[in-house]
Amino acid sequence: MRKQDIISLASLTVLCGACTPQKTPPAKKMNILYIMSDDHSYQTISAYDKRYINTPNIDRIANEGVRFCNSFVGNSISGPSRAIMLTGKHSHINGFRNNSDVFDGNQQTYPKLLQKAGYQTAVVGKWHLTSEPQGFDYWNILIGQGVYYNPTFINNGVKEEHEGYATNITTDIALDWLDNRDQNKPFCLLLHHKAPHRTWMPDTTDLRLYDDITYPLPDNFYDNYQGRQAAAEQKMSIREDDMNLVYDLKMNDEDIHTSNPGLDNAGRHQYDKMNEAQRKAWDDYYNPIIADFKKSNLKGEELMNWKFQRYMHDYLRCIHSVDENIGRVLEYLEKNNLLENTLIVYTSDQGFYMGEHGWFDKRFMYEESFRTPLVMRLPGGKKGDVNELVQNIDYAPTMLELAGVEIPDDIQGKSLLPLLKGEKTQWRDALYYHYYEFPDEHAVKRHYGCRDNRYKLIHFYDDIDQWEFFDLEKDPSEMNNLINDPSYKDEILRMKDKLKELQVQYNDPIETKI
Ligand code: SGN
Ligand code: CA
Repeated sequence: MRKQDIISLASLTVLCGACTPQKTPPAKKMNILYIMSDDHSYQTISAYDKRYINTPNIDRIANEGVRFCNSFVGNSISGPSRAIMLTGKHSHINGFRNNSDVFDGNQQTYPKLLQKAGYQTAVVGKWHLTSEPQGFDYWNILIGQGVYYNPTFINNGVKEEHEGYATNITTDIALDWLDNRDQNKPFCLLLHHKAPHRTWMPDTTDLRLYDDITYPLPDNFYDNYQGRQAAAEQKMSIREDDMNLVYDLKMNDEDIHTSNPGLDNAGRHQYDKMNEAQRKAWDDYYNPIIADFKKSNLKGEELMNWKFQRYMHDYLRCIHSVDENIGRVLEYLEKNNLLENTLIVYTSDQGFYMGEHGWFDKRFMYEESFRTPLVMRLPGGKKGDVNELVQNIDYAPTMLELAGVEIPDDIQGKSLLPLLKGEKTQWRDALYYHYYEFPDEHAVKRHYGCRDNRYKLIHFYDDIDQWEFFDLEKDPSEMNNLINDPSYKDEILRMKDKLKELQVQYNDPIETKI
């Protein structure tokens, strides 16, 4: 058992340094506000990367707290990532490997343990674990992936229709809950946005944002996947029909449908859900783009570049709305004097490709999707960058330690609290990853692997048997698979040993396949 100290406000604020022990107020538990978006790439948060968008509110959390520069997930896809976050355990242990699984809600989760310790717990927005949430005093969740316009929520078991844009509504519900909570108890609120998940539908108020900006294509947009079979065989390419003109890029037009027979307009249900005013705003914006697109008859690289620009515009508009709504939440906390006793977290369920390797989507253990943004603001805690290798298995133990709850032995992650407080601590030197969703949408092969501060080893298995090895210092974009390069022989052997060691440590019984 790792006995944890109770982290009280008193121990974290400078003010109390002057207090005599008798005058120290009774320990008051820190509140937790965990905000998570769906598919938000670190490339599109200005605290991480200034090339694409300004996100002042997410940046504020980073600037007044900590920016994790090496933050990763254990399985880069929504449901599995959420299950890892709740349990502090890798997918093979918590049992939720693929989006089609059903989460065993009877198992131990950190909200359950916080609830037992006297916290009020709530989850609002995307849930995506199929079984009903357990361990929450209040839950008000989207159905499955949810929709952007006029979404239906399930409020503690009861369906409720809402009019408006999902990111605003999710925030409204969360603020409403905060406002009506029991003020005598600490809270743990999980605020989960649907945005910016495919099909990247912006709020009507944001449709014209960034219209005059042309985004540079990533250097490896035209990657030929040489030496990387699994990368060559995926179906998540902007360059191919995987990114669909009608469905993804909103070119909803008879002629375009007819000339692209493979493209059905499955996104139509989201359009059909709009009210008259929303649809008018939508048509007013997209119809002229459709007309221009038809006139210009783009082909080859011109067409690929056009698709990339359309994708970026819609995706970034969704991010703008997420950031504005985080601003609303921060303003609420400030007005209600909650900034000084609340841990604020912003993260995503995984990273995302913004055209790197020619892709959208996630799933691969390559950097853009293995990483996830993570910023945390702990009152009285460290300000600045944390460079340790952290992973979403670490969130549950962090929340437990912060709340003064014992971290159960079976949790696989490590509490980030010492890092948040700027304390010196023994840390891990490598991360483990395992992705399972094949065969499925986007055709990303099953794989597992490990990464340390410099190298990455991946094994794609199941219907193929391919190893990849990258020197991230020399090749940060992971274009050169060095698995057969004799000059890396020793490093490859060392990383294979590391991988075995992690598979034993995390009890992932796959070593027979190595
Ligand atoms: C949907 C998307 C996919 C996406 C998965 C998983 N297709 O199926 O593009 O990879 O979700 O995303 S869509 O046509 O329904 O938009 S996840 O973030 O929920 O795991
Ligand atoms: Ca996701």
